[in-house]
Amino acid sequence: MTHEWWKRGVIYQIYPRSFQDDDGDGVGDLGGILERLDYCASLGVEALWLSPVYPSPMADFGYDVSDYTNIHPMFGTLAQFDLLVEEVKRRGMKLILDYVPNHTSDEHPWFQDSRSARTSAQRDWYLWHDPAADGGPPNNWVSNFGGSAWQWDELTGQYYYHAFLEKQPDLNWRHPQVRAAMHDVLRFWLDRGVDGFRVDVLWHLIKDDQWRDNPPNLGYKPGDPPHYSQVPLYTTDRPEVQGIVSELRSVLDEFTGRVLIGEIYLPVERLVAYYGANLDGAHLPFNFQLLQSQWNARSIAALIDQYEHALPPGGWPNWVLGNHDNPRVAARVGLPQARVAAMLLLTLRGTPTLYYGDEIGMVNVPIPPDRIRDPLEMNVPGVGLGRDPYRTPMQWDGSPHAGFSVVEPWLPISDDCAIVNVQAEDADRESILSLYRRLLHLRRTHPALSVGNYEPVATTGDLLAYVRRARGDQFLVALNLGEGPYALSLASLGMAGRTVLSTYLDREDSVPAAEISLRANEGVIVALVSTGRRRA
Ligand code: TEU
Repeated sequence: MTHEWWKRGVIYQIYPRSFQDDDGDGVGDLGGILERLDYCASLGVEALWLSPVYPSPMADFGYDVSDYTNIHPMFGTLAQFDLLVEEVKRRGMKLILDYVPNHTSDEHPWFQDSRSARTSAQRDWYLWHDPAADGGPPNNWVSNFGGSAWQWDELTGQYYYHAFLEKQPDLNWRHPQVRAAMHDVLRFWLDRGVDGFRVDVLWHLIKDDQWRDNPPNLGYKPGDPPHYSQVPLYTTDRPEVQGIVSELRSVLDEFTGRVLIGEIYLPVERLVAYYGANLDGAHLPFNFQLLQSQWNARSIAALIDQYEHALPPGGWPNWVLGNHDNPRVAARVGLPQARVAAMLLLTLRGTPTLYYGDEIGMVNVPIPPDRIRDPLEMNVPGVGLGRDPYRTPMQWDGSPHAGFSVVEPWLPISDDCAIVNVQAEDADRESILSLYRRLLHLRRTHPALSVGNYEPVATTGDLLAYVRRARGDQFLVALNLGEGPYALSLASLGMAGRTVLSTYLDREDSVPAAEISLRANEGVIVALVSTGRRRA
């Protein structure tokens, strides 16, 4: 059986502002990514996903697009982008772009026209509404970035809706011309050889056409993100969004071998709807459960189980351990468990997404007040919502700016960069980078670990275990999420096997064992030689 590349391989997320600065302005760029392609290829990842590189005023660091079919001069040129596509392919990898359909920048020509007059040609491309009877906003909808989601526009005397910043007005996806224009954006990049898209806030695209108030969220606590104050009943995950998703999918299906990935923060039972009623939706609705779960064996075993059961027949799973909106995994679970998390990510059934820097154990970097850049931190200060700490420059070596730039970068570099960097970790056989390399290699050479069957193993306490099988190749993955040792009897599971990889990188058995003593925070991959549990 052959599997599509996006089922087999690992997706590596690059935050272009922070990967490599080639032109010496302290901000990463396409030239920098080109310089570091050999590194990406050496990891053995299948695809690179770039966060937005389009022209943008950068109010939300590129998630406020002012031209969908060009490259921001700060990042480079279209010609350089074409070269990037070519060079990525030459190394046997794929390229995935970020697609931001929910909102544009207020500096996009479409919005400039829309706000110019009530009678303008593109007026209805955005969500305009008269004030409420008291002159205030039309309803109670709040922005994810704080305050009302409605912005008063003096010139034409109406409010417009923005789920994020007021500089990010939401597009009206009910408008056929908006859909057509945005479909053409996809075709523009697909024609240039892009292999797929990660679609920003896919579950947001359609809002209630009766503009009903959202109910309050009674569980809201101070310090939670602002939009948690409401249940987003009328602003997100509306039934009509499914039609929009399948139209996007149809555009991708005009081409061969492309992938549609949806950014969707929803509970699992709602998330899986985005595969589409007939698997005609997103190929991979991002599964963010590992970002949100308590880090213990029982919670994780339960969420894997729940997810595996919720998937529609034929729906392919995926797992995300980090991204540019969430605290670094090494900071969330600690360095020893970050190694266990790496083994988990790369051995679960489904496509893994790996966030740049997690492979070297980068942590959240404290940001001094005068260096804060994230608009979320500026709007809702002091409660720890700011995302700058997990967007800091990649640490390549121990030189003054970590090999990222020749000047002071746009965000500070971590204090740990003399030790936590690619060069130092490549020289250390027991580093987390060495672990990632070994895991990625093992995964590529054994289809059981990528596309194989998944069978949970019943365990208790701090142990999480499962078996992956394909064509007689079979592995037990046993992860100790605890601080104490764990004696694992393979014999009692009807198994025997040889440890081929430990998160400690210091053991490899030559003969099969019936017993494995896991140390604190140790994960192992065991090549099974026989099993009493084999299914027919
Ligand atoms: O994020 C969507 C999203 O849900 C965020 O609001 C997230 O909850 C927030 O960053 C707190 O973690 C996407 C992008 O990934 C994010 O970077 C953008 O700021 C946002 O959309 C608006 O485009």
